[in-house]
Amino acid sequence: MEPGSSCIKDVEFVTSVYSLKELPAELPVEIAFAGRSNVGKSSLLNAIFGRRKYVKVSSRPGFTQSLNFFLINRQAYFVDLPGYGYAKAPRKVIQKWQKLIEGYLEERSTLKGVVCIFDIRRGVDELDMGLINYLQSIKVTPWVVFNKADKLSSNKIRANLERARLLLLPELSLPPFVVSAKTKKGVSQFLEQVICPLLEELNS
Ligand SMILES: Nc1nc2c(ncn2[C@@H]2O[C@H](COP(=O)(O)OP(=O)(O)O)[C@@H](O)[C@H]2O)c(=O)[nH]1
Ligand SMILES: [Mg+2]
Repeated sequence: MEPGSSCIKDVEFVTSVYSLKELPAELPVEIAFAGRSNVGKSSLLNAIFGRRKYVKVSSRPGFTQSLNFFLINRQAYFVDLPGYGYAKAPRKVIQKWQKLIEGYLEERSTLKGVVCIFDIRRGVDELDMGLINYLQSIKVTPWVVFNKADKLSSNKIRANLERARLLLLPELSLPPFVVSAKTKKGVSQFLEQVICPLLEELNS
């Protein structure tokens, strides 16, 4: 996918937020991105933005605790949420994240949904299901995107997707997407089906 070929024409980093009182004023559309650390959330955001290095891709997971706000087409926000599931993060740090993220998700009235990014090789585990169930309990739409499809054969992808579907299907409004942030495969389908309709609504 070429830069600018999608409905995302303009991207501007706005701010990193470390506490709820720093949240920027709401815009009519906001979409958040969540995932376990190292799942490729930053890489996928870069693929969506059509840029190589807009969001920092880490070779080693760090304990970033901020919500990062990107202004899209000068009229919507994409929010990069802190990665979850660090085995080594101190309990204090985890509690602080949880307060920040839950406070944000529960208060943000213009939030259209959360893109939940999982690794197709691992499928979904209890922690991931906890995220989906939590979002549904607070009436926020989860969209599931399995990343790193380039790492598996199509047979293996089908098998893992089938297994994940059994867990997820009763819960989801849209079937899961399978993408590779590396090869960009599947990214434009996800944009066309989830992201672009929300952005285009703003101009109609
Ligand atoms: N093979 C492959 N590697 C990926 C893909 N997406 C991300 N990665 C790699 O996975 C690592 C973590 O990526 P990053 O975007 O920083 O993950 P984040 O911690 O979720 O933001 C990096 O080494 C990326 O290059 C993908 O689709 N395929
Ligand atoms: Mg990242």
